[in-house]
Amino acid sequence: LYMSRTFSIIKPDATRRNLTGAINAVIEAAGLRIVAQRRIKLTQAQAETFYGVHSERSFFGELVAQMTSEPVVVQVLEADNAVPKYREVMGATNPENAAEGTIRKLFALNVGENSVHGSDSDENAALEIAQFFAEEEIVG
Ligand code: DAT
Ligand code: MG
Repeated sequence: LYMSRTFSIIKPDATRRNLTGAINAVIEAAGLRIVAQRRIKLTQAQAETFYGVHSERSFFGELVAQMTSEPVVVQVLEADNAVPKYREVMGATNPENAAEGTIRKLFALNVGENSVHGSDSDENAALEIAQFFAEEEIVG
């Protein structure tokens, strides 16, 4: 099997409610391995860079405010087909549309406070991982 990586963030709405362990349990039960993890407070600049692709969207200001409001947990996850696997485990962006058993169905509050981020392509996963982790911090 070809092991690949994705980038995950446990968002402020989840860390605030003490859900880091509960979310990690869902991640690990799905067969994704947490190979790097750090709890940080995102700066305004980090959040704006990270979500730069959404800078023209109406919700951008709200998104950046939300992502910098409380600590987050940044993670690298490893699995066979890690990117699509984690997207499936996360569930739909809007928790109203998320499938049973997904992280967002279980824990998300609304479309903005949806508990987790996961990369949407292998290319973006590599860019996002490099924004937060040095290669020597990732221990597979
Ligand atoms: P995803 O996080 O599922 O990849 P996305 O990349 O389209 O979703 O959007 C990034 C984040 O922006 C999303 O997790 C929450 C926020 N967001 C997206 N659509 C939104 C909306 N209609 N209203 C408020 N926040 C939204
Ligand atoms: Mg996205």
